[in-house]
Amino acid sequence: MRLRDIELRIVRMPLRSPFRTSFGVETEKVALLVRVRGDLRGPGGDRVETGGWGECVAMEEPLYSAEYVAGAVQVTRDFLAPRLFAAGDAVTAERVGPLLAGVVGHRMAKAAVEMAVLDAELRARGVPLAEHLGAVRDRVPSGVSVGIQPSVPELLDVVAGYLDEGYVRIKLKIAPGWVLEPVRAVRERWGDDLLLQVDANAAFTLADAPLLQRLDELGLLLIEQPLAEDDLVQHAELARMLRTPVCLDESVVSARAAADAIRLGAARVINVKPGRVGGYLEARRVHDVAVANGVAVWCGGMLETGLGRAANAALAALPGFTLPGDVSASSRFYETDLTRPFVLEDGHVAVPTGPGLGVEPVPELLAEWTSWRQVLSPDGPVGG
Ligand code: SMG
Ligand code: MG
Repeated sequence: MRLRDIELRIVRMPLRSPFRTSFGVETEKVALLVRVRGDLRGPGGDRVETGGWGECVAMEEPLYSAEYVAGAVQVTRDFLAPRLFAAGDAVTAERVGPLLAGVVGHRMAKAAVEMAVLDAELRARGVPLAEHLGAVRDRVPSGVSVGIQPSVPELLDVVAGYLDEGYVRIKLKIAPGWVLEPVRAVRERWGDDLLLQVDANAAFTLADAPLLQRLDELGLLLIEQPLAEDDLVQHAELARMLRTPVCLDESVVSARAAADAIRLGAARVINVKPGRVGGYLEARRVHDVAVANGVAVWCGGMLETGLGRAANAALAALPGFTLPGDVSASSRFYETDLTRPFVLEDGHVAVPTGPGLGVEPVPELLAEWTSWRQVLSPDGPVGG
């Protein structure tokens, strides 16, 4: 397709409750949205207008990863958009990655642009994203990520609420000082059948191995990203010391990194987040590498609006996603979602069936929550 313009928007959405992890507290969702418009040649040779949406999962501050919203805006405007405009007619979702490969890193920004182009193409062709990616399910089991709570009794109340709603798997955020007591309390209250896992967001070092070994007796599905992002070798060493399978999140920034981690024995499970690996197409390659090596994958979450949530549900419907993902209902984070809400039905979220993402922002909500907007064109920024 040929891109006519790329609209960048920052939206700010209220969260229902603060979300505390080992690296900080989120009280508001701030997301960069990307809207592309352009045209492509239709089956009859005529030009067909199309448009698509992307969502960048970078957070407002560089705490989960090096990327952050303002940086994603800048790199998109100054380095990604000009490369796509310069490609003229030759822009396809498959080519976005190669066209942007000269820009080092900034995977979350690249992923958002690719997602928008992919959505635009699939809408023009009438193909749902799930079908395009190779999905084999029409709904996906839904897990929920539970933030660090002020006390164990409060944690038990929060978990009870999610289980009442029907979530099929609980993930507890852990951090130094919030490990054994909360996890043991949840295990004791709900017994061995509860699918339970923990996520440290890189908060520990190998010196904490004796503490983490004590989790072995709690029958966890996995421990997610215990050590630093760039610490594959030490993850492998830790994995040898634990019975609990080690799952990597932050460390897996590409299919190549996934292959390295598997080869080293640093990951028995992989959390696949499209933004973290540079897009849904690379996410599918991570899935393929994992499946080829007998490694389980599940779909992670970045508190996405309904746009990213729709795409994650599509990805999570691929055959190798054998563990419930952090693809929860919109109501996990939002009183009102930007799109039609994703709801929990019997512990599952339905995979959208419409063309492309199958959802779009509600115009009034988009207008209300947009705090900044800029349209980029082949001639440069328009307004601001
Ligand atoms: O979208 O359900 C969600 C959030 C899941 O815990 C979640 N994400 O490390 O996996 C992770 C975190 C990253 C975001 S924390 C603010
Ligand atoms: Mg994680």
